[in-house]
Amino acid sequence: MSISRRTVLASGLALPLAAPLAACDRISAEPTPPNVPPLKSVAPCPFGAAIKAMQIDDPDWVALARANVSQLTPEWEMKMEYVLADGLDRPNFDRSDAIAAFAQANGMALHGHTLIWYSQGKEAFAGLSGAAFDRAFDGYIAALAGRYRGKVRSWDVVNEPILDDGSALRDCHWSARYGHDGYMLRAFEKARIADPDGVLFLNEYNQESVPAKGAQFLKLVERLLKAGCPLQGLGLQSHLWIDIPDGVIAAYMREIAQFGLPIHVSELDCTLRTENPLDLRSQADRLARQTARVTELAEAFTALPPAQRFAFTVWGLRDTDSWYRQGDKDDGRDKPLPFDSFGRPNPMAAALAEAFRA
Ligand code: 9MR
Repeated sequence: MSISRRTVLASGLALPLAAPLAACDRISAEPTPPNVPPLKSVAPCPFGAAIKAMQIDDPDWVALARANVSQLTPEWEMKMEYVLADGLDRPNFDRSDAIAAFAQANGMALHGHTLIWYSQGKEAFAGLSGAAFDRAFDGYIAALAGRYRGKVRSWDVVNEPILDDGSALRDCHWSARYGHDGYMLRAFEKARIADPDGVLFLNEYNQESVPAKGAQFLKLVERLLKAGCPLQGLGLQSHLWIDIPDGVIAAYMREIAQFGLPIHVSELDCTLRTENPLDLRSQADRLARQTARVTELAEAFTALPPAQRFAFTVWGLRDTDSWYRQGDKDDGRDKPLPFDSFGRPNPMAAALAEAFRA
């Protein structure tokens, strides 16, 4: 892709859409939605979705989640950008508490996201150095992971440590103090102490779709394990797009499975947008390609040994819930998620159900 996925993921910039897609989900010419069983009833593991606290007050979202979902990941209100918005001394846990209470009340598991991320905490940690920095780093993990001990099943301890082209690890305020592997080792150790029972994950995007990045991730996992890191699970975000070549995702799943660790497909969505201004493919063609990519991922996941199928999470339920469909980024047409804006199954939901049952 000529605009890097990093740019898209980090900045929230929409992929430029040159050719209008044929239909949006509010147009009556939309084909009849497929009949799809509740996804949690066919998934070979907990079926998860991202949640924002405001969705708890949306009865349509709640009904869709209750029917389909058995696990939740806070989409942003458990991140430093929310928790530390008022500074290190005044952490905000109100919304993550509300999400945890909702999960518990509805018998859903909770996956914590995310303790340490290169893109977060720069402002809150600015001006700290030496022992003060260490106290804040360790204290943050102890406070957040400790607060939800026994309430979360698992944590993304470190998120997105690798550069988009896979050439190296990212430089960030954490690596500047502890070194590239060092900040991860420290984060995992502190998380282990704060929550001895939560399954601790390293989470990354494009490892299943960009071979150089996947290779860098595998090397990193090997190093961390060798260094005695209490890393227990591997998070494949799976922000897919329609032109990922055939076979790449399945081949990577076979490679990463060799560690024998639990695997979490942690943030699945698949945008229909492309960057080519001359791309005149129809909506139907794009949806067929999306189905192929999602099917490949879900089949490869389903083929894992049962103990490695930790969870399968979509990064939102309805298209309009997606980060691709917010504010300026919204083209009104993308269908990156399993349900349309009315909560009716999209082809993606049918593809998931089919692949899980295969
Ligand atoms: O979908 C999330 C969006 O609502 C947030 O504004 C953004 C920044 O916190 O993060 C988005 O989720 C990202 C996730 O936390 C990590 N992987 C990439 C996801 C999509 O950008």
